[in-house]
Amino acid sequence: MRPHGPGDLSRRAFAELAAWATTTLTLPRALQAATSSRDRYGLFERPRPTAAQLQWQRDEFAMFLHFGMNTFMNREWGDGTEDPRAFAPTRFDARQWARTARAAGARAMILTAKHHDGFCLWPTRTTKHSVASSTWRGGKGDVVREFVNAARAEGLRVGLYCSPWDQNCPLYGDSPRYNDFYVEQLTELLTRYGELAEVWFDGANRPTSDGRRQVYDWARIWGTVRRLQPNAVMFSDAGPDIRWIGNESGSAGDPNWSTVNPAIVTAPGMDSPEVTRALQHGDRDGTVWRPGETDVSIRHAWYWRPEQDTQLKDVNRLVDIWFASVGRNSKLLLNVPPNRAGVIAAPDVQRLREFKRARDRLFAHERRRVEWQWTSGPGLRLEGLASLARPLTLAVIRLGEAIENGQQVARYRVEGDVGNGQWRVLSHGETIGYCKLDRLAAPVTVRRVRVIIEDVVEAAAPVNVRLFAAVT
Ligand code: FUL
Repeated sequence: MRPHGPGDLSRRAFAELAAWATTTLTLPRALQAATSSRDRYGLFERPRPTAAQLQWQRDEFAMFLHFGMNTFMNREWGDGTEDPRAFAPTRFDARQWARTARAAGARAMILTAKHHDGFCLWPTRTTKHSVASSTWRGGKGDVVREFVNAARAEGLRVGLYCSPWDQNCPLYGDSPRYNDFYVEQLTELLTRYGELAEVWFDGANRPTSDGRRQVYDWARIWGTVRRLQPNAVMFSDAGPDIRWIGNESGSAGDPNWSTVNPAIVTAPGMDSPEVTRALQHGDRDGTVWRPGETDVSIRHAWYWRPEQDTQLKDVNRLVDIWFASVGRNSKLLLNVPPNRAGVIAAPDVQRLREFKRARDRLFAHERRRVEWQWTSGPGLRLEGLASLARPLTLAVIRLGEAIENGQQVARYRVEGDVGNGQWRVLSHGETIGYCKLDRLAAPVTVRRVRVIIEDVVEAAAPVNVRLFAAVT
């Protein structure tokens, strides 16, 4: 455990500020080093999450909603030439989205307020290319407003995606002027709709047809969000608060550190094997807390298309995704795109129901009131032992670190006493973080369980262990 003493708070506040700033500004070297130097107790100062990052992670599961002009054009990427009148949902019902998300166990929802085609789902002052030019609700509608109201009515936190790449805006590629335009759009979203939990920046970015390249002013963009929504986390490849996990197939890296080296991915849209590795795995020695979010679609693509109503991921695939995201110290952002009517289609609602039921079954039989005795062995090794009152046919082990103190575990194994004092390795891994889910290939009946922490970054501390019996 880290010591606390006078000066701790201010040092921490400084570390957070510096951690955020290193992504946007070039700090003097001496300041950068301060986030990872030894503190005055001689221990390393490990990065730790902010309150907003902690809340984000504890949500575990959020729903992503890709909805907009593409829904009506049957496209993934519009080019900005679409007629706003094409946006014409017939039974728009954001409350149905929110009810569906809540029933599926999601705790937050994120909507594409603007995608690469530049069509705005709110009546913006910045462009005519918005819902205000459509016939929906007589041009008086506001999808973002209905979305946030519905989410809040269902107790869900909200996030917005506003694509930096905008193929409709004539200023795009004229860097300073487009940055002004984009910041103005963001400002509308950040000031009109109450508290946001997450602001989502994707990394897609192409030059204009006549070859102009937009240079984004990320320091200004992120600074605007921090100023207007200080409790929101910002997502992008480069954070600054939450990083992309590096693929769209629903799989976090293993190991997965919530700490990163901010010098590797410095802006959204970078692409190299080193960048992908950094996004997937984070960095054991990273100086900045930037956990990974796993975004994946329930369908083949991000937007609804009629021909995909029969091609949803099956429930086993979704459960695998759960283990590979939430179960690997990440958070799942599952995309469920509303259809042209403006509701989540029946096959998606049904699949979400099956997914929730499958998770409920997997985690229905927890062995409670298990007492763990922790002892430390040679070096950094720490061992937790639990003797069970009755044998347990174990199927899933959930491990968790107290991440408010940072992430420490770098290698562990779990063993079970399968009878006659015979210990068998049940699972092993490197990182644990907020949540590590180990699903056994086949259930094993055990009388005792032990967790051996074989390597830690800095200081070993007991982890939380939860044992789930097989479904019979
Ligand atoms: C990407 C976009 O290009 C895709 O269309 C989708 O929105 C995905 C989540 O982010 O950058």
